[in-house]
Amino acid sequence: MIVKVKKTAISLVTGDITLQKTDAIVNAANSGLMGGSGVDGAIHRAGGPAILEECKKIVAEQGRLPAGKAVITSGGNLAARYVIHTVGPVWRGGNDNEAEILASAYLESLRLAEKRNLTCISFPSISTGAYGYPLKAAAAVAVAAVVKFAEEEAVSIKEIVFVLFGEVAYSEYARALEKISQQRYF
Ligand code: AR6
Repeated sequence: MIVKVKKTAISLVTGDITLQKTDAIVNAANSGLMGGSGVDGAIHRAGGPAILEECKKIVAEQGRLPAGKAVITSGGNLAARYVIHTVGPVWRGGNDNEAEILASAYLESLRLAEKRNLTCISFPSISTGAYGYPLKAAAAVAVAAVVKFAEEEAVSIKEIVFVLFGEVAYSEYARALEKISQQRYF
């Protein structure tokens, strides 16, 4: 599924984000930036040790990465040139600023990509695995954040891809994207 918002194409695919050939892929990391399970583990395994070395340097220089923020490293052995590491919120029931922090994780990642003049970027479904954010609610926040960015801030970014791990996630993101396209006139 593809929706065009101004000059940016927002698309949904199913698959493994480590195989994406976009300029950057986004990692759903944790504040320590030392790797982990899920998409984080997959990215470090496929990208090799260079990514972890850069992450260690970043943490040594600026400390742990707060939720909602993002940093960038090279892509190591990946097809993508860069990995943007962001930290989503841990789901605590929905009254702990989870939606704002999740939207910020997407927006801060996109702003970093813009700073490097990148044209295409891939996102996983941040926070919906180990961090327990309900998929439907996360999809609505993720899609709204990306659409808002495309409408208001995108200059170099021409393509934003959500790489969903399975049909269930794909359907939720498709529903969210359809809903927002019907509500707005791009
Ligand atoms: N490609 C695309 N999506 C994937 C892949 C993949 N290769 N592997 C998993 N997913 P999670 P979180 C999906 O747990 O919830 C880590 O340990 C997965 O199905 O990776 O933000 C970090 O170090 C789910 O929909 O990230 C943190 O400690 C989505 O990616 C913590 O988990 C996110 O699941 C972050 O938790």
